[in-house]
Amino acid sequence: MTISTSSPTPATAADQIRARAQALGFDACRFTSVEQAWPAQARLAEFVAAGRHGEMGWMADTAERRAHPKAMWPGATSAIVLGVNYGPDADPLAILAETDRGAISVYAQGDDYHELIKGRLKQLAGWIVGRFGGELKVFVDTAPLMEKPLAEQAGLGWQGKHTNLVSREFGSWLFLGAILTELDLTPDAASGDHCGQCRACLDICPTAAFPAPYQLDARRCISYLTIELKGPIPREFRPALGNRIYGCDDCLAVCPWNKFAQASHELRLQARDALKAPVLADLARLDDAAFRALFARSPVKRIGRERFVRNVLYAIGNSDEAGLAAVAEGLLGDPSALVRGAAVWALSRLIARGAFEALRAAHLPAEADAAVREEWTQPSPSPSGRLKDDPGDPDHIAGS
Ligand code: B12
Ligand code: SF4
Ligand code: SF4
Repeated sequence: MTISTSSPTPATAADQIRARAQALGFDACRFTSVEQAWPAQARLAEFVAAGRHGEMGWMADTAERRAHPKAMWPGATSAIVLGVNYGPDADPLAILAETDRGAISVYAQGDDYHELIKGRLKQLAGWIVGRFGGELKVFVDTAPLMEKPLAEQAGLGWQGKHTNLVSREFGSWLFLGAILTELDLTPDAASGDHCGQCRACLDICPTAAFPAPYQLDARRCISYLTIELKGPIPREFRPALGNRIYGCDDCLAVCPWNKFAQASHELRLQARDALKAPVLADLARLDDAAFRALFARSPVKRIGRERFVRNVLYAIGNSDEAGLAAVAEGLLGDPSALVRGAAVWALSRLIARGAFEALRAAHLPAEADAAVREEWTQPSPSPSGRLKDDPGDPDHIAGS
């Protein structure tokens, strides 16, 4: 392919790229230089040194390259930072009251945004190279590039106290993507921090995952616990999960800047009916094939059936719906130890002590997995905060 490149000024190139990005369906497109040092580098180092990335070992492994766009690619001169609005069309927190149903976070109720954005970034990149030349690289989420500080520097918004990028126009609901390029593009101004005295996101967090404003300990975040963590979720966090079975939107949803947000116009990102308020009992019964069929093209597919059913069982354990005990009991013989262990925990929260002990007597002797054995021997208080004792149990204290 012969590439004929014109020599536009940095400003006209930026204007043309922005117009093209909008035509391709991006809701925001702004520019920043990557030549200067930034505070994100030291903050990432502190985050990793404190172990706040938990099991996301890839963050520590790539920390050096992730620390700055120039470390990622020394040839980069400018960044084109792009946003896609995924604003919900209803209150994302309303589902939390429906305890027999699962809450899937807004970002995962439609098609996988990575696919949508990557496709568009490549289209935009091809157009830029054809028009202006220069090498470039495209990023959405998975590469070692810190997208939020880049977006903040380009003025798409600011990193709020919940650490996500908040936009005056789209609130918390902006997916980010970036293109690093050799082109010298006129940078846009940063927007500055508009959190003020507000701390709504910090106060609502069910697991107290913010050690300080603007800092997240991922190990406590429900998004990390339900999506990234592979083993059993630590017992201390399980009650706080409520019915959140994939990700969490609480800190995003309470942000007052959402008052300016609009529902996404992207058909592919809109919530599928089946994922808006799925029935926990149905989800717990999914086998591998049914899981893959239900979550085809969805980000949820990534965690696989075992981790997903683990989450569903914790939600069942939090439901206070005795009728769901039979569903958990049906999974006590599941081939996955992760699922079996979560089923034991759910039962320990839903059934009376005597019934639990009878099940333990039937299942514990044949249980080979140490973690599942531990679940059998450490029953939990019920969601209403007390052990469900059988009437007549000598340990039972009425009204406790
Ligand atoms: C790792 C990761 C996670 C981890 C860790 C999250 C985190 N906050 O770092 C987990 C699994 C928990 C996660 C969860 C979510 N994620 Co995520 N995640 C990422 C990823 C891959 C890297 C983020 C990163 O670099 N973290 C490292 C730490 C050091 O960064 P940080 O917390 O932002 O730290 C900054 C601040 O703490 C600040 N800071 C620190 N100290 C101080 C002190 C002061 C005074 C100040 C002012 C600032 C400050 O500076 C640091 C550097 O900028 C990005 C994609 C990417 N490649 O960038 C997506 C990304 C951040 N995730 C995204 C989303 C949508 C989510 C969820 C909303 C999904 C959900 N609904 O469940 C939640 C939100 C949870 C939350 N409150 O952050 C979007 C966010 C879009 C946006 N508008 O910001 C991104 C950008 C993906 C994308 N391409 O769109 N995620
Ligand atoms: S996503 Fe949920 S758990 Fe994570 S920091 Fe926000 S409110 Fe807390
Ligand atoms: S909820 Fe308040 S403190 Fe949190 S990001 Fe939004 S404006 Fe900032």
